[in-house]
Amino acid sequence: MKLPFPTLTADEAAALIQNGQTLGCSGFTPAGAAKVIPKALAARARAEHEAGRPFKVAIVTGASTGDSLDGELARADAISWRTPYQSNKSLRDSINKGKTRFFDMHLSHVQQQVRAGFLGQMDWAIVEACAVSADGQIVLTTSVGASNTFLRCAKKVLIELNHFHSPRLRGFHDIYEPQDPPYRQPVPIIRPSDHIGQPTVKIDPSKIAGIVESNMADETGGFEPADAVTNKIGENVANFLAGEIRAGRVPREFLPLQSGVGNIANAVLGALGANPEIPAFEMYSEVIQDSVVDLIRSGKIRFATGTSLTIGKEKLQAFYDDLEFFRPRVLLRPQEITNNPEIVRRLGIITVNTAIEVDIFGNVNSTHVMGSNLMNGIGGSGDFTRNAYISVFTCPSSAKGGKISTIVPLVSHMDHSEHSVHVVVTEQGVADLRGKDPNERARLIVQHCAHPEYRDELLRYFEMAKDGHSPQTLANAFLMHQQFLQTGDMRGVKWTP
Ligand code: 0RQ
Repeated sequence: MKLPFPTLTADEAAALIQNGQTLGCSGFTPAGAAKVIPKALAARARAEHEAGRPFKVAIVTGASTGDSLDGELARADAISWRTPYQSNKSLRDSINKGKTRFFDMHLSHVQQQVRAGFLGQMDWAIVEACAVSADGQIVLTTSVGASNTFLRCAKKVLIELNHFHSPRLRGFHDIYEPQDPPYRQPVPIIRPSDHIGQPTVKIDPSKIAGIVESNMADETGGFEPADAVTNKIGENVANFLAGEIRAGRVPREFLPLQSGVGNIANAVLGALGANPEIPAFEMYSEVIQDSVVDLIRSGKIRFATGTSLTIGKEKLQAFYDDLEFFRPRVLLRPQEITNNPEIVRRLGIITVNTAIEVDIFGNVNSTHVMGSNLMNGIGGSGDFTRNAYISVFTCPSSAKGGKISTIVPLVSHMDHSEHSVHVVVTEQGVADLRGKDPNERARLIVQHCAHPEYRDELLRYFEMAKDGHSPQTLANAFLMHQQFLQTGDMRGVKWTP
């Protein structure tokens, strides 16, 4: 059936967007991200710059996106302001050089802050869909993210109708948008598999300025093969959680799990899958990645709900081939629901996220290298960690070939405070911080998690600082970082007496 909306080329759609406007683009990871319009917009920005005219836009998304959006636009120097998360090298460089202003925010806050106008007026929603109806019902693709709010709040809408995605995805999305305070009701999710919303996003069709047809896979990157370190971290997490079941601190039927993205998260899920003491479980998470799909097929994961299905091209094709098997087992929700503190606390979620560095008291830096340079952003790690039943942070004990200790006297940037961090796991072991005072925490973290090459130095740091509830020597607190910045190696630091 012919739709009553203009069919545009990507260039025609990009030509509608003006310098200085704010765009709400679909995408939570590269899954479901707008692709062809942002790429055309980058070409337009280059042409404008060559003609001596300014051209930059502000961009809000669900989380990170693919290279056609963040990469192309950053390389075209076309992003003035960006929130809430990114993981693209070109954009990271632009942010760290001060060319793009980046607002690093908790992902569960995005939709409410857009609705409330905290992030300014949204001029355009640019959203990928697998089906659109004449009355303005939109079936999203592999992510929901914040798209339902962008579609509703933006003045005008552009749709990328991507034929790579199966329109049979209808029914995989549970679109629920809460009322804003003071009218908000409890979000009625009691079990991870509860459906509470609608399969489509319904908008006023007169806002749709055009549809751009495309056929393009999500630009999802691959994984590094698991190595000895990531495998050991995975095993340590699985053994710790199996011990919690044995001790009766986690129920026998287990609790829903949230896990971050990346190689460590993949290894953790693999180890949980292989551990016979961990029963088949459910995921209440943000990202459903490759390992989750494998564990659903093997029966170890009974149900997974998230805001994105971030899997490689072949795996997604196989998922579409087996869509009816996955239909009762996978559900995508808006990020304000997957990452919702109320639900995380109610369901008793066990959260597993990755740190850049952890200090000896349990404070975690997830976002900045050596205090200054942004890596990706806080993402959903804070939404889950702060409200977890048990919050776990994982990382290798050292980085850059051993020249950096990820266990440091004091984190050089803080995202998750010691009050929210329950357990730290490296390939060296597990530090269970629950109920421990700073003195005990420091000894546990150094002895169980630090790399052996750094243990004596870290213990000496702590033992030199004897006074107070949480002993620090401020003159030495960043000496390891300072030494790295000067010499490229944290090893062999000499503390100032
Ligand atoms: O550098 O890329 O040059 O090799 O950081 O580190 O060990 O490969 O781990 O890819 O899982 O990323 C925290 C960044 C970890 C990520 C972080 C260097 C290291 C390597 C990557 P190279 P690894 P990962 C759900 C939850 C915040 C958001 C979040 C992240 C690179 O997990 O962004 O949790 N988390 N979201 O060498 C200097 C250190 C370092 C270091 C590691 N101490 N100093 N460099 N590296 N530690 C997802 C969403 O919300 C969407």
